Amino acid sequence: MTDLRSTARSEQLFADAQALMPGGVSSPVRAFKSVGGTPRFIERGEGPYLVDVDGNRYVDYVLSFGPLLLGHAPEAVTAAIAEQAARGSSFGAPSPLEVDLAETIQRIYPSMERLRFVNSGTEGAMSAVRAARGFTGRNKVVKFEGHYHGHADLLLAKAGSGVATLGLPDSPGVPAAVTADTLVVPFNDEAAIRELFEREGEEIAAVLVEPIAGNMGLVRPRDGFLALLRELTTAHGALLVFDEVMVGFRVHPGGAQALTGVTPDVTILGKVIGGGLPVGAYGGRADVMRMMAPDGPVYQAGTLSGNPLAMAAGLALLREVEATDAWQRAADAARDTAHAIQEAADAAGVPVVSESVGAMFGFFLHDRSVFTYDDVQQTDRASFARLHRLLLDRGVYLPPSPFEACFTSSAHTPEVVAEAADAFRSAFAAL
Ligand code: HOZ
Repeated sequence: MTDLRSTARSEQLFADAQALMPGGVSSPVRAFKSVGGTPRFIERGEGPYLVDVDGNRYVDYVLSFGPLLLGHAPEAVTAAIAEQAARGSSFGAPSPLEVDLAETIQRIYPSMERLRFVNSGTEGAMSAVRAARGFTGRNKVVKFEGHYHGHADLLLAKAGSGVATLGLPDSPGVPAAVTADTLVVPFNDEAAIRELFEREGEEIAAVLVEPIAGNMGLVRPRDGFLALLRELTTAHGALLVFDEVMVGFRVHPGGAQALTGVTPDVTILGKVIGGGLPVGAYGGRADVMRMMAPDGPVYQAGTLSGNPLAMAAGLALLREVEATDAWQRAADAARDTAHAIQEAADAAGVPVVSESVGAMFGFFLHDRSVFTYDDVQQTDRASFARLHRLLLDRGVYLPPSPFEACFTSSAHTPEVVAEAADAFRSAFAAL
């Protein structure tokens, strides 16, 4: 187990940061509000580890919320970024890297017949909705409780991730009129979605779903739920949109659609296709994507979209994932970590349900499986907060919220997982 030293420098930086930025952070979950304690200010990442400014080292199960499938600073990705930086960092013009990356993504995600690069998952989601509305000529959009599709106004309704972490009501600053066409139903509730389509099916442009939810912890769809969404959307002329920002290339090398066999009309991808640099994409059926300017009338644009540094990093990462057993090693680490958590909790008599899906895992302090956002609210969040602090003290860095999923990389070797397993045993025993 890691022998942790002081956190004095993180504490000082956090105090300084709070005088400069809301909550002292650039994104709310990082402020550690729901788990308490001081956010660690990170000096560097090394393979499976984060190293903070006080020199403490942590096994990292956040991995920038997903993209770092090869761990921190892998040679292939850093070399690609450095080479591209020497050739220029932004052109505001097309580059061959975009064609290469689009081809690579399409090979892995054949349903993305046409795609467009944007700068984040948030942009991907708002653009996908615009495309769906433009294509169908309808306004209503369905989302699920606890699912998070970024912070675009119309999708901030019963959202997961930071909104759930902070227990916020639907956000002030979002006019009610903007979410008036956003219909929210419980995830995994067949009766509710059937009833909604019976009532309003002909007005629905799209159903947005995290096919395996990753922003309210890790929550699987019930058997047949995604197939039902496919059936209902097809029958009513609505589009099915998979938000694979968290699960893309993670739950399966071909994403959730390859894992589940359900093919959406449109897919949203996020940071993973930038190898950790800021990037996103949306894409799908050619007839839908032909609506987008300049082919069609639906406008969406961005100077940094298709940014060459992000394209180069994403290509390097995806090539490595395609050409090696990196995904499998990351998936083995996720499986073994989920088992280690379950064993440690069982040994300590703490009720836990822990599971992995491909190279992601999640656990809830709860005595039964979790299927809905209401179920997540019933889990023991106070104990999660204590556990989070105990694990930090023992050199393991988990997402600072029970409403986030956990991630592994090919750098999480069996030795690294064994190191974390020691910490889990000790932390659960101390809980
Ligand atoms: N919404 C992000 C993942 N679910 C967290 C963003 C962050 O704080 O970095």
